[in-house]
Amino acid sequence: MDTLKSRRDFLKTLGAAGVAFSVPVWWNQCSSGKKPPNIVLIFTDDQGYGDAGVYGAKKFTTPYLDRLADEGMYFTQFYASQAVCSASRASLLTGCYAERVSILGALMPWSEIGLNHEETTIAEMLKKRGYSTAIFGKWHLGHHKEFLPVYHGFDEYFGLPYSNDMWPVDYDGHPVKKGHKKNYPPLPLIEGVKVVDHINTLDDQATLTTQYAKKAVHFIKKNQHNPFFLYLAHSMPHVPLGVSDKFKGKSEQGMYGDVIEEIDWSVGRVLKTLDQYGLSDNTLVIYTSDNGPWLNYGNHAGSTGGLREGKGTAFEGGPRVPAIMRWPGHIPSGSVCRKMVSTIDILPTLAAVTGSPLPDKPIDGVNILPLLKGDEKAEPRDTFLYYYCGELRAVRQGRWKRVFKHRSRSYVGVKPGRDGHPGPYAFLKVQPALYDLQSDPGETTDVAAQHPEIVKTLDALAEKARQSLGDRLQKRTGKDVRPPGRRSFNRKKKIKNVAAGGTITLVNPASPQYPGKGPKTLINEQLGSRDFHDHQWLGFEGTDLEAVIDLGSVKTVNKVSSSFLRNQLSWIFLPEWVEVSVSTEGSIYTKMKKVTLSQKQEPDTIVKSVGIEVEKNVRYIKVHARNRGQCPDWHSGAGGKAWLFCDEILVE
Ligand SMILES: [Ca+2]
Ligand SMILES: [Ca+2]
Repeated sequence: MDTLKSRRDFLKTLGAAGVAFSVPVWWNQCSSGKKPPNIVLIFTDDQGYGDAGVYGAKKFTTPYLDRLADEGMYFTQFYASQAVCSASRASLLTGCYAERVSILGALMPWSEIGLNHEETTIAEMLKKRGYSTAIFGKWHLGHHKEFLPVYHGFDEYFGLPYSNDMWPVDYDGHPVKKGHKKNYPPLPLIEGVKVVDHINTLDDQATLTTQYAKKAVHFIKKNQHNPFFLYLAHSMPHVPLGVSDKFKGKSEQGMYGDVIEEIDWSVGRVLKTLDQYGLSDNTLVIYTSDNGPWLNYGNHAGSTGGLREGKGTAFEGGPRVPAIMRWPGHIPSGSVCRKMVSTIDILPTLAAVTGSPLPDKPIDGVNILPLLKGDEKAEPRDTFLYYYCGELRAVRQGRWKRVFKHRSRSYVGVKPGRDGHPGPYAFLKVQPALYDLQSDPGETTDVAAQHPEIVKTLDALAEKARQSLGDRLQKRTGKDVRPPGRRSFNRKKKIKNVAAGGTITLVNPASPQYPGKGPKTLINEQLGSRDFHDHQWLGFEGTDLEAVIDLGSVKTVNKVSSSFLRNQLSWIFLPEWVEVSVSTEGSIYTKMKKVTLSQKQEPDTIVKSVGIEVEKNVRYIKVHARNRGQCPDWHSGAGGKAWLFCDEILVE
C-alpha cells in the first residue's frame, strides 16, 4: 500500500482545494463577529506516558491536567515523532518527520545548523492568519541568532535555546572541573535575541517553570482581544530537575513528582487566565511531551506507564507520550481517542482549525480534526515511522509494529542513578520482530513467524519510507530529504577555480564518513558551510591530505589557496603545515613555499585559507597538508585521531 504517497496526495488536495473552498462550519460562525480560536500548545520535556493523573500517575497528582482531560480528550496512541529533543521539536513545528527537515538528535551548543528558513513553522502559518505568536521555554532548533524563534514566526521569545543540562555544571550542582562538560558555555536565558541572564545553579533551574508561566499569563492577557498562538515549551521535567519552593517536597514521589506538580500548576495558571478573560471556549489547548522518560536517572525520571524502554529508543516508551486536548464545543468533553496520532499532525490540524493554507512544501502530518470532533469512524493516520537519528528502526500500521535490526540504548538490566546522577545505559542488539500492539503493548512477544503477510506489507511500507526519507541503518539517503539551515562563513558564494576543468587524485582517500561528493569536491568551485556534514567538505581522520591536480594542459598559475576548517570541539584542527609543489610534465616537481600554521587552543569555528604563490606555467600541482595526527593534551579527545577538513583547493 502506497501510504506515504496517498497521504501526501491527500494533503495536496487539502492544500489546493480543501481549505480554500470548504471553510469549516465554525469559521462561518467566526465571521459573524467571533474571532478565530486561540491556540495554546504546552510541550514538556521528557515527561513519560504514565506521568499524568489521567494516565495513571502514582505518588503525585495533576489536577489541572486531569481537568483538561475531563473537559476535553486524551489520547492513548499519541506519538512524538521521535524520542529526542531537537528532532521532536522540528517535527512538532513543521508537521514533518525530522528526517525530512534534517534536524536529527539533540543540537549541541556548538551546532552550526538550525531549522531551515525555507520550512514553515506553525507560528509562521498562524502569523499569516493574523495571530500574535510567542514561545516561552525551550527552543532547541538552532541557538545561533539567525535560527532563534523570532526568525521562525514568533513575535516573542523568552527561554533557553537548548536543553537545560547543556551547561558547565556537574550533577551535584557544582561547576565542572574536568571532562567534556567543560566545553559547554554558560547556559543562556534569552529574550528575543538577547541573552538576558544565565542559568548557573540548580537554584536558577528552580525558577524556570514559574518564569515561563508568568510570561504565558501576561501574553494571554495582552492578546485577549486578538487571536494568539502560545507555545509554552517547558524545560522541565528534563534533568537537572528544578522546582520552586512552593512545590518543593510536596509530592509523595519526590523531586520528579514536585516538578510535574509545578508544571500542572502552570497549566492551571493558563486555564485560569483563559477563564478570567472569557477565552476558554474559543481556545484550543494542546498538552503533550517531546519524548518519553530518561529512565537511567532513576527517581529523577518519569514513568512510561508500563511501555517498553524510554527516551532515545524506538520502543513504545520512547516516542509514545501523554496528550490532552481541550476545545469546548468542538471536542466532546471527557472523551478518549484510541487512534494513532502524532505530533506531526498538529500543524495540519491547526491549518484546518484556523483556515490556514498548508505549507508549500510536502509535509508528513495529517489533519486529525475529525478525531477531535469525536468521529468514531475517522482514521486519518494508519501508519507511523519510528525514526531515530536517521535510522528507520520500526514502522507501524494499525495494530502491527515491525521492528528492524538495530543497536539500541536500553534501560533494562542496569542500575539506574539517583537524585540527579545518571546510571549507565545498557546496549541492546535488537533483532527484527513483529509486535501486535493491541494485544501486546509492552512489545514482549515476536509474532513475525505467525504473520508473514503482515511482515511483507510492513517491510514494503518501510522500503517506501527509505526511498523518501532515507535510512542510516541501510546507508540510504532519501530523495525527499531537505537540508537543515546551515550557517555560512562570510565567503564569496561563487568562485572561479582554474582547476575546475582538470582532474584530481588523492594519495590517501578521505574518510568514508566525510567523502564530500568525491575528490572533485576540492576543485568544484563550491565552498562548505560551517556545518561540516554538508557534503562540501572532505574529512581526513588522522591522515594527511595529499592531492595531485592535473590542469589538463600547461597553464599560468599565480597562486594555490587551500581552505581548511578549524572546529576543535569536533576534533577538527588546522593542518600543521601546507606545502605546494608544481610540475610541467608530472615527474619532476618544484617545491614552493611551505606554510606552517598555529596549533593553539581556539574555541571558535573558522575557515583558514592558506595561499601559496606559484607564478609559473605548470600543468601538475601537488598539495600536501599535514594532519597533526592526534588531539593535543589540552583537548577532551587527547590522544584520539585528529581530523583535517578541506573544501577547496583554489588555483588562480
Ligand atoms: Ca526531551
Ligand atoms: Ca569545493
